[in-house]
Amino acid sequence: MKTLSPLRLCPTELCAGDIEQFRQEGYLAFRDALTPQEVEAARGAISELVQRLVQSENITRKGPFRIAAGDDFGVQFEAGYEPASHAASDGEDMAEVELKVRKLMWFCGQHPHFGYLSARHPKLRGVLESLLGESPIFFQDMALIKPPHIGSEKPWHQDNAYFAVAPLEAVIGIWIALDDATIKNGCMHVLPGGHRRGALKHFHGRDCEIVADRIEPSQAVPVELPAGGALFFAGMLPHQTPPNTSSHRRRALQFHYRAASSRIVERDEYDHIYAEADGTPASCAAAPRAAAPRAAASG
Ligand SMILES: O=C(O)CCC(=O)C(=O)O
Repeated sequence: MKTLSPLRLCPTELCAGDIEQFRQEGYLAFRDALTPQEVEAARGAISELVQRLVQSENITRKGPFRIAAGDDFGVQFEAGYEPASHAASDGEDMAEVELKVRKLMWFCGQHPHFGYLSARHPKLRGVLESLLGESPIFFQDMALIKPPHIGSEKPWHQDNAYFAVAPLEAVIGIWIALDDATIKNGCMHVLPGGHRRGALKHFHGRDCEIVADRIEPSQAVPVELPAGGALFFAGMLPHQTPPNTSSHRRRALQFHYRAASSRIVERDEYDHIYAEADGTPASCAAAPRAAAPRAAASG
């Protein structure tokens, strides 16, 4: 397996060499994008939101997500788990409930710390603006929480398979480690340069995933990050995370942005843009599509 270069301190803007590296490899990883205090505040905010949602008396469902009516954010648990209603008041320990959460979505507007991180954080925003060369539009937020032992795999995919943004290069994701992310607890794995191969065919297997013969996993680079580190990656970069086989959890935030000059397109147009070389649409038919701010669920 290939290895990641030593991590540099996250800057507030990139030099031309960094931008060229991103153009070639499709990603850049840094340490200390967030301070330990910012990491701690994010962990606390996740706990608050999970508690609020689990204790809400008025829950609706959207696909795999439980949504607190009126709040509009969702939580997905690892397969097979369902919290007791009003878990904490029924004696179920909230810390235990949190250890079953797979994902939170649409939550950034629910807590001022996430509003700050996703929109105004000097390092995250600075690097993003350097890469896009213009203002970002924030359009998707997820907290990806791989619980110890049961945290499930996210198979190989390109995030653009879930989106509807043109041009394809206008999408950038930021993945922020809130715990040390290691191979054992399910860190990100990327295929350097894979974004330059264009759209790769996806199908709905365990999840929306790239057809196996399009991927060479031996070329993957595991992006192990200390808590507070961040991975900036192109919307076309193939990536995956393995299951968490460790006794340590792996919490992360993932934000997606598109360049201000990009546009949201209808499905027909997107199928034409996000297509393999022979013109076949490459998105997984079952993938929900993200468009405007507050987008659909990837993964
Ligand atoms: O953090 C993870 O486990 C996977 C994140 C990811 O690639 C996604 O949901 O698009």
